[in-house]
Amino acid sequence: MERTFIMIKPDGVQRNLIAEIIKRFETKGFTLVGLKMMKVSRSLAEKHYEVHKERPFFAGLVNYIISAPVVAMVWEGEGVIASARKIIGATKPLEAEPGTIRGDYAVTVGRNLIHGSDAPETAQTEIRLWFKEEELVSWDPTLKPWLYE
Ligand code: D4T
Repeated sequence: MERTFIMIKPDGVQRNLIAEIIKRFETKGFTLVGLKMMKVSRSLAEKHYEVHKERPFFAGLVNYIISAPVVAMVWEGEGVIASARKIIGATKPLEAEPGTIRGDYAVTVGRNLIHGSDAPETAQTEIRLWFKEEELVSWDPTLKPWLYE
């Protein structure tokens, strides 16, 4: 089973969208295997967004991520990495389809509510960066036969 790293960013927390966002992954049929609320250190934010460190928006992005708590999660399921990206919607919320999280609740790229890993390699790296092995819970949902053939 695939796993992906999902983070509700500070605006999602401040705007009381935690439950709404979690609900979308839960009702889709994915399994929550890691969950924690945390204030992000500058060094963790910089590491997470390392690929963007030369971009003009990097400093603002890091300051935004450390400005209030986030909710860090790991979700599991078949095809969860690509599917979560679809549930989240396009990076620029005005380009995100209605029905996606960003399409329904966000307006600007600098306050786009949520992060989701974009590929298997980044998912693995990000899960390792944000969670200790013992913080992840492997469990067997009783609904599984009703979700998978
Ligand atoms: P994240 O990584 O937050 O899930 O966003 P995406 O995967 O959808 O998009 P990304 O990596 O291209 O951008 C990372 C992060 O930077 C912010 N950003 C991006 C920004 O503030 N201004 C910009 O012009 C871009 C491209 C938003 C998401």
